[in-house]
Amino acid sequence: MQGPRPTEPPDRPPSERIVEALAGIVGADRVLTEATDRAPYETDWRGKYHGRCLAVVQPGSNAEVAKVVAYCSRHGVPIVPQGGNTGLCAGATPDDSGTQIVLTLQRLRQLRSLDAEDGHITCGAGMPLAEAQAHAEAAGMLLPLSIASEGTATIGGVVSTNAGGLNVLHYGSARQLLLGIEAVLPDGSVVSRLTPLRKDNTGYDLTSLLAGSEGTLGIVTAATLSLSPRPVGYTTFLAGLADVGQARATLRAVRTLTASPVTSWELFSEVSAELLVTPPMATTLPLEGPHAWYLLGELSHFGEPADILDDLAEILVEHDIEDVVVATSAQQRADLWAIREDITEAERAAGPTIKHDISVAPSQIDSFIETLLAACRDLDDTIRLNIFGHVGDGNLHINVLPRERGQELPEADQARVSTCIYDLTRDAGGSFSAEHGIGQQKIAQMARYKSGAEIGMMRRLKASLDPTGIMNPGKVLP
Ligand code: 2HG
Ligand code: ZN
Repeated sequence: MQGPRPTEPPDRPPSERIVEALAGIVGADRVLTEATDRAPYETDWRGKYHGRCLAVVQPGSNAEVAKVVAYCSRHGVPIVPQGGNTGLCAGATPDDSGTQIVLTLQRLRQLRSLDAEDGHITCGAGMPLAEAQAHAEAAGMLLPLSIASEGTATIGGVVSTNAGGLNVLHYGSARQLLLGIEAVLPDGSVVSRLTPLRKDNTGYDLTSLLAGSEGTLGIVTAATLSLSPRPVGYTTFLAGLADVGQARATLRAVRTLTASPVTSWELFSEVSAELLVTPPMATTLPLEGPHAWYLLGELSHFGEPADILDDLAEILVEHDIEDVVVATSAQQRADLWAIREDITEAERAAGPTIKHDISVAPSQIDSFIETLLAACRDLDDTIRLNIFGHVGDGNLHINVLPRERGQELPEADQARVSTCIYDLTRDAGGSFSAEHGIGQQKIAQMARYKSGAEIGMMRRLKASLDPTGIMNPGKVLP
């Protein structure tokens, strides 16, 4: 597990000199040093991690990012890159030393190019994902990456964290959609390969390496993402289930029903439903009864919209699924999606929780959940599990809440459940972080569940690209 140690950073100038030098690069009004100006950048979206940085630096171009990084590299100033600050593992939150700078990419939000014929879009790192989706839509195309936080999450952030989301089942995660990248490396040099090529087999895959590296190997300043044809229609439904096995079995059957791909297969539990219907969300679920589980499924149609409703209903009934609502308008489709996308907000409103973001082979999902619930049964009096997620691709969010709103989560129970979830995931050959990354939150799990050989290789890569360890220290690597 040993890898090379970072070399000694150069002598660091006093803080005022650093601030002055950074102001000389980006302009004095783009270096925020007042506590109130820094505050939004120093806390993660969940409000769980709090840091204190020396300054927030807001470069306006790739060239300014490169100059800031070159300066920090020469003078040993650690950098925490930040996009929309919507990450769930605190990968963009500084530590509390007051020595790090937060470098926000938010001003790099230009559309650099869009080609509907070859199917690609190139955007600055700071462009919100929803804005990139809107550009694709205006050109008659689809940027298929879709996450609940897309209004705020940025292109640089989703690429750096290899975000997943609601359509991974068919389109893949950010890394699979990424064709080219522009990044500033820890020495201030710029790697610019904003290529739209779908085939480029010329040695190490640097684009994929930077994706998901969470700013520890460099700062993504722009990205070229693959666009898909826009569906001409969707079949979207919400159904109540008695058990998770029904979600698995129906996915298999529905996939053979039509050439239209199943693009989403999302599950949520009665606990998610309870959070959703409780104020402040106060959502109304458009089904008759309460159910143990809920399934939101979607097929995307590309040719003539196939009339599959009767066949779909037959499959669901064959699997004892009778309480179903199918969207009959774009508005109803949006309403069904809002239910699924509001779960995280509903959970946040209920108070602090412990999040887990695991994946196993989709065929093992139901046995995994059954084993987990049995293993935690004796904690039923103190905790409840908000289980939901992307059941079609095997990714579940298993979030631990106190049994009653406002109660403290007993620490010992918390720790026991987390270990239980992660150990069962490992035993099932799964991953302890499916789509949210590592950040600073999952460092302990990296040490426990990732192989020594893999950590060793990651450390050697890190040391060769960032020998003084200035790029997002304390993140990803144990
Ligand atoms: C989702 O699937 C996100 O909605 C957030 O990945 C998951 O809040 C969570 O734990
Ligand atoms: Zn998710």
